[in-house]
Amino acid sequence: MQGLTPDQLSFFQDNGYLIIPDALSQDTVKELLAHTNQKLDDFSLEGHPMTKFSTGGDDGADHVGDAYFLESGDKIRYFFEEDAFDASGNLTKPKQRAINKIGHYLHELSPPFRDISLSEQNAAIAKSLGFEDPRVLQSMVICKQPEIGGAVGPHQDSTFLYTDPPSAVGWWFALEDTTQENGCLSFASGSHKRSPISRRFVRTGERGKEGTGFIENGGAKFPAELQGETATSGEDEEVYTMGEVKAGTLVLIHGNVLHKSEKNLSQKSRFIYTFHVIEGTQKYDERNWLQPPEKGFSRLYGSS
Ligand SMILES: O=C(O)CCC(=O)C(=O)O
Repeated sequence: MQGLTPDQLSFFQDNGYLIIPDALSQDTVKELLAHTNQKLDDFSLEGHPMTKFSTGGDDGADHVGDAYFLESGDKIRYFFEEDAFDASGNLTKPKQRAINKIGHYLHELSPPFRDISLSEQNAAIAKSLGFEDPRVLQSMVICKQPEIGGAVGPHQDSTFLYTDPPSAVGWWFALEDTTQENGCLSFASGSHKRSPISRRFVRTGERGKEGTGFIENGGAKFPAELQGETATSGEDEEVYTMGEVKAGTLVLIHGNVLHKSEKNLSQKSRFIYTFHVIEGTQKYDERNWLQPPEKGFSRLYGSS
């Protein structure tokens, strides 16, 4: 299997992201969308805690963190758009059009998503990126629904999936065309070299009263290959490059690069599938919101 070309690798190293068109065939995209829509039809509202996916605004104070969320690392669960409810808490959209994301174990429990996650192709890409023991975690379909699709503010993925030193890389597949109108990704190009992981998103509280919050990061702030880099700009000064892509495109996202997506107020959904990879040889923090399933995080080498 072919990994990244030298030009692709050098673009990723310089910019902190890489766009790879046609990584999935249009037939595969169709199958993944049909599978996702079936899941949205099938899940039940009965007994559902109606957990909304919230990033908690600018300071993250109200980031989602209930048991339904915290225990989703080895399950397939459904999180609602914040704007899918009226003032009395009733859904204003059919359930299929109200879900913000489905997560976080599709890469093991859903056969079509497993096929495009634990694949030889992805193992070859991980090898090009220098991973020794790449482990897959936190897979999700993000729906970004028409009219109410929530924004995702500027963030770095290693804040959420912290290893010491940081090692996360996101694999992000467009299942529909993404545009400025429906909330495509945008990137602060090169920010992985100037933006330290200064905060971490962790579990807080005791069992039964669990929550999540941000703490200061006392560990390494840049990955091994970028040790010695220092912060040279504030988050607020970054300029973002739009990443409009076609369905079937794979985008690789460095764990230190600042990226975001805006609200979707258009009439078109923006379904994507994403998972993350961390270096299994490095210490995965025991306070991270997502903890390993009993059998450990899924190996990419030797998995298929
Ligand atoms: O798809 C999006 O809008 C945001 C995804 C993202 O930022 C991530 O998975 O890290």
